[in-house]
Amino acid sequence: MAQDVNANDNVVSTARKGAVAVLTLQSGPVNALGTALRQGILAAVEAAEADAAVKAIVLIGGGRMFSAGADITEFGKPQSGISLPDLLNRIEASTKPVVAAIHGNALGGGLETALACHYRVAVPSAKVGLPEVKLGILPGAGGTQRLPRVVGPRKALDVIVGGSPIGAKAAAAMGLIDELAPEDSLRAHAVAFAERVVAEGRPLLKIRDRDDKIAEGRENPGLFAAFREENARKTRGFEAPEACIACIEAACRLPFDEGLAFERAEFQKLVSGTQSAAQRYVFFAERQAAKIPDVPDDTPARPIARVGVIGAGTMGGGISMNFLNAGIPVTIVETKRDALDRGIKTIRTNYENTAKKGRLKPEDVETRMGLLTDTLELEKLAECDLIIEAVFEDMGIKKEIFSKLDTIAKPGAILASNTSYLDIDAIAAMTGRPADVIGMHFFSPANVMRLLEVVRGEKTAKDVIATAMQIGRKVGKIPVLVGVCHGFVGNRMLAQRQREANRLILEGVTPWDVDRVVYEFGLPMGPFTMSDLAGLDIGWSRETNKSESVRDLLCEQDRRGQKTSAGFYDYDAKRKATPSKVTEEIIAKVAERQGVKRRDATDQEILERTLYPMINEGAKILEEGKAIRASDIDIVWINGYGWPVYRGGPMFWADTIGLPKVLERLRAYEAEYGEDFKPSALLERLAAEGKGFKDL
Ligand code: T1G
Repeated sequence: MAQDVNANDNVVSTARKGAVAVLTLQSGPVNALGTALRQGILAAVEAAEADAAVKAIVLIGGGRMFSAGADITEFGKPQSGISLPDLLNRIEASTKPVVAAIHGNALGGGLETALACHYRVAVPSAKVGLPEVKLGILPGAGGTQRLPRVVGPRKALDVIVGGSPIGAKAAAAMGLIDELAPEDSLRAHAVAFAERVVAEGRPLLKIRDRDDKIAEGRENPGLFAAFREENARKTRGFEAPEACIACIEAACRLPFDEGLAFERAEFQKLVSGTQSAAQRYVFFAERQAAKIPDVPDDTPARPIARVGVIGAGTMGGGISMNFLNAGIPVTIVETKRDALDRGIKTIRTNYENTAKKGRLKPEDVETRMGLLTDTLELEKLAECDLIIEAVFEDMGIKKEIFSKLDTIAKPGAILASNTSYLDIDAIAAMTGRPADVIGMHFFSPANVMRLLEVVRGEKTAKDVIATAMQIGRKVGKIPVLVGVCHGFVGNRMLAQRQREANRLILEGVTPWDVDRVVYEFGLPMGPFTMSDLAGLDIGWSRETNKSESVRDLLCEQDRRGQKTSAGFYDYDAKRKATPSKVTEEIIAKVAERQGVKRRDATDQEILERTLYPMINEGAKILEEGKAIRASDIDIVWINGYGWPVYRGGPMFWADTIGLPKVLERLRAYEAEYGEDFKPSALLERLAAEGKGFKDL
C-alpha cells in the first residue's frame, strides 16, 4: 500500500512500494527543474538513500510529463541551491539503483536527469530530447557528455544540434530507454523493473563509465568536420550549434569530468550571450502571442468539422493542405475545371514528394486526399463551418465573393479572407454577418510557413477570434492577432524595407550588395532575391503600368523573376542567380530619368536604411494598436519572413541597439530623405525615457 512518507515543499512526494521509494515530481505545468524542485529531489534522494528499508528508487513526473528541463526563467539570474549538474552527479553516485520513469516529455535537463539515473523506462507515447540549442544554449547538465556515451557521437550530434524530440520507441532502439512500459501502468512497471534490478543484483550502470560508443569519435574524428559541413547552411549565424559540436567532440577525447567542465564553460558563454537572450525571449514571446487581453483563454471556440477553401491556386492549395494534414475535411472551390484539377494535382504531388522523402506514408497521402472534396459550385460550401477565401488580391473580387457567401454559408459559419493587405472591415460590410468575418493571412508556402496573421475586424466576434487562433494552432501555425491596416503587420513593415532598397539601387548601390548585406545580417534572402522569387509581375500589367520604375521596365522585358529565368538577377537552369548587366543598365536609365543623385553607401548604412524604417513602422503599428505587443511583431517577422531567431525579431533587436541610437540614425536620414524616416512619437518617447520596446 503506497503512502506518502514525506513531501519536500510538495514539489517532490515520496511514496513506498515495498522496498522501492517512488519520488514524484510535481512542480508547475511542466516540472521545470527550478531551485525548489532541484532541492526537493536532492532531499528526497538523500532520504531514500538513508532509509535502510529502501532498496531502489523510482523518479517519475507528476502531471502530464516527466520534466521540460531547467527552468528557463531562472537563466540570467543568480542561481541558488544545488546546480542541476551537481544534482545529477549526486543521483548518479547513488548507492541504490535509480530508475527514471518517463511519460509525456523528458526534455533538456529532464532527459539529462534521466541519463543520470541508472536505468530508464518509458511509455511509447513519451518524447525525449535535448532542445537547448533552440534556446541558444546547450545541454549544460552533462547531456553532451552522457548522450554520446549511450548513442555514439554521430547520433548525439543529430539529437543535440537538431534539438528535435525523439519518440520513446526510437529512443529505446538507440539504447536511450531500457524498457517500454504499458501506457496505463508506467509507475507499477517502473517499480517492478526496480525490484528486478535489486533481485537480480544488476550493476549500477553509470553512463559516465561507458566508453564503448565514444570510440567512434576517436576512430573517426572526421565525422565532426563532415557534420559541420552538412549543417553549415542551416546553422549559419548561430553560435550554439558549434558549441554543441565542440562539447560532443570533447566527450570523445577528454575524461568525463574534464568533459563536464568543458561543457559547463561553453554553456556559461552561451547563456550569458545575446543570442541566447534573444532565443529565450522568442520562446516566451511565441506563447505570449496566444494571449489576447479582451478574449479570455477559455472563450469557447466554434466547432470546425469541415473547412471550405475558395481558390485552388498556390495559396488555396497550401491552405487546404494545412487542414488535411490535421485530419479536417476540406471542400475546395474553383471557377474553372482546369484550374481545379491543376490545384488538386499540385496538392497530391506535394504529398507524394513528401512521401518520397520518407516523411509521409503512402497510405497517409491517400487518407489526406480522401478528405478533400473539389467542386465548381460555391453553394457546396453551405456545409462548411469555416470558409477561407484565397483568390486573387483584388478587393472587387473579394467583395463579390463575400456577398455571395452571405447567402450560401450556414448560420454561425466563420468567413475568413486570406488577403495579405486589404481591409477586412470593407469585406465584412458586404455581408449581413460582420461579426463572423475575420482575416486569416497565411504565408507562402502556406503549408510550410508557420505564421498566421489573424486579422480582427471592427465587428469580429470574440469567439470567432478565439476559433481562428485555436484552429491556427491546431494546424501547426503560430497565430498572431493583428488589426486592420494596409499590409497588417508583416507586409506593412516589409514595404518600408522595399521602398528603401529601391531607393538605394537608384543611388547606385547594386541590388546584389543590398541583398548581401541583408543576407549576411541573417535573413534567408535579400529584398531583390525575394522579389525575383515571388515574381516581379504581381499586380503589374503591360496596359496599366507606365514603365516608370525599374520593376516595370524589367517586366516589360519579360524579366519577371525566377519563373522567367531573369528578373533582377539572371538564373541558370538550376535557378542559380548571377548579377545582371541588363538590370544595372535599366537602373542607371531610371536613375538618370528621375535625376537621382548617385552616391555610395556603406554596408552599415544599407542595413540601417533597410531595417530601421521597419522598426519605426513597428512602433507606429503599436501606437495605432494594430499589434497587441512588440513581441508579437517579432514573432511575425521570425515566422513569416525568416528574421534570424538569434536576433529576437526587429523590436528586440532595436532594444539591443538602444532606441536612442536608432532614433539618432532615423533623424539623420530624415534630414536627407524627409518624411519616410520621420521617427514615430512612441520611439521618440521611449528613447527619451531611456526605455525599450520591452518596457511597454
Ligand atoms: N522553463 C520554464 N517554463 C517553461 C518551460 C521551461 N523549461 N517549459 C515550458 N514552460 C512554461 C511555458 O512558458 C508555459 O507557460 C507553460 O510552461 C506550458 O508550456 C541545463 C539548460 C515541454 C513541449 O527547451 O518545449 O534544460 O504560458 O505552453 O505546449 O541542460 O513547454 O503557461 O505561462 O509550451 O504542452 C530545455 C521547453 C530547457 C523545453 C510542453 N527545455 N518547453 O509544451 O506547454 S533549458 C526546453 C517546451 C535546459 C539544461 C538546459 C514545451 C513542452 P505559460 P507550453 P506545451
